[in-house]
Amino acid sequence: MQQTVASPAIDFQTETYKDAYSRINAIVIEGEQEAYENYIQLAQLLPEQKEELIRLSKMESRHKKGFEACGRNLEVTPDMEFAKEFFAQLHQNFKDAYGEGKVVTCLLIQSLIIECFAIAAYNIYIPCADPFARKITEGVVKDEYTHLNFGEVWLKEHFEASKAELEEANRQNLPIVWKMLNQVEDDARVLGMEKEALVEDFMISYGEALGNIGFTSRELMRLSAHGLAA
Ligand code: Y39
Ligand code: FE
Ligand code: FE
Ligand code: FE
Repeated sequence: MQQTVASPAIDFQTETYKDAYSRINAIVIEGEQEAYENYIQLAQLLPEQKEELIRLSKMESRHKKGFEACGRNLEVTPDMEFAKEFFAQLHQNFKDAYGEGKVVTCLLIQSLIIECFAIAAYNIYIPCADPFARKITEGVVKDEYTHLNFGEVWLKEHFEASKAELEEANRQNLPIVWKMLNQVEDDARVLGMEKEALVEDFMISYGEALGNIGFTSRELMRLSAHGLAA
């Protein structure tokens, strides 16, 4: 949002840049892999939307391939162990919800929280990315809006019945996002991405999504505050 001015030239070949990239690139690759799995599981929970969800899962696996190519292009080896650890809590919460058949929680985690996180990160990354990664990321971020929209539409249609579970899932999972952001703040800055900008873009997308599915602005404030409190 706020990075409309081209950033000063970044040297994509320094050890500092490549070291930070080995973690951020891994996070994105792992995130896309988990998103792929999550949409396949959502397809099991929502048989009526199965075809569409399988289509979304395939988009996620294409994204993963794209970002793997970005790492190879910079001759960076992604630190996948770091990335698995990074996603572990959200991943576990998704798995637990899936095990209990809690489709609303699964949708909140993947289609709202993770998609909004991706949208914020990719939009902030694009202006400061190397030319190869920029092209790839521009294509990917368009798809992420489609994924967010899927969650919004379903949750809007089932709003009254989902409200309580959404509140609970928000309270459990939003604080995890802030922890994740704190963990990558330094690496993100090396790539030209400021944490403040990431938080702002995330909250704009997430708040808009919650508004679209039916929460009032007063409720939005409360949901956002719950995230911060825990
Ligand atoms: O739906 C998706 O494709 C999301 C899985 C991808 C996750 C992206 C996570 C981005 C976090 C990057 C943090 C960099 C500051
Ligand atoms: Fe897994
Ligand atoms: Fe994706
Ligand atoms: Fe996605």
